[in-house]
Amino acid sequence: MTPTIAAFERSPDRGKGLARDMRVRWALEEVGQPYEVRLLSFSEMKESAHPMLHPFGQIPTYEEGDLAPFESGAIVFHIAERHAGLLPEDASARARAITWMFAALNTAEPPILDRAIATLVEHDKTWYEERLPIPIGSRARTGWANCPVALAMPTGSTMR
Ligand SMILES: N[C@@H](CCC(=O)N[C@@H](CS)C(=O)NCC(=O)O)C(=O)O
Repeated sequence: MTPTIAAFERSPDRGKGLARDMRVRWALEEVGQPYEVRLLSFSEMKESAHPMLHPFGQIPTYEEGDLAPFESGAIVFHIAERHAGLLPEDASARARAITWMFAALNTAEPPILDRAIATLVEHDKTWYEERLPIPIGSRARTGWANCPVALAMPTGSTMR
């Protein structure tokens, strides 16, 4: 069955994948799964049938028969479990890949998004400069310094 994903018709690229539907499209493209796209207006996301698919009235969504996961991470995980090629077969390597998936969504994205929104929306506030470095900037400079090393490490090794 061909899955259908939902995207926002007024995103900066007019629904072609620059919003969080990019993650889902990327996963589907990687595994060679064709898909259809339903473009939604902002009011359709909030007021029509869409909130039945996504409780927060957001995109992306994914529909495949009776199945309708929402949240880009959950959708990508679903695609990765259904198709070969995105997650390793080996149990330890698979657990490590899943760990990084959670890290991307739960640790990496929030401060990046927070900084982007602050820059876009709060740049004219008197407290803008003061807010940026603490905690977002300092966290980005120190806490993430080991990320490239950790990503490159083989499964089972530990950082010193
Ligand atoms: N954690 C969600 C975030 C979804 C999200 O924020 N989607 C944005 C577009 S990228 C959206 O629908 N924004 C409209 C709104 O929140 O009203 C995910 O990863 O799927």
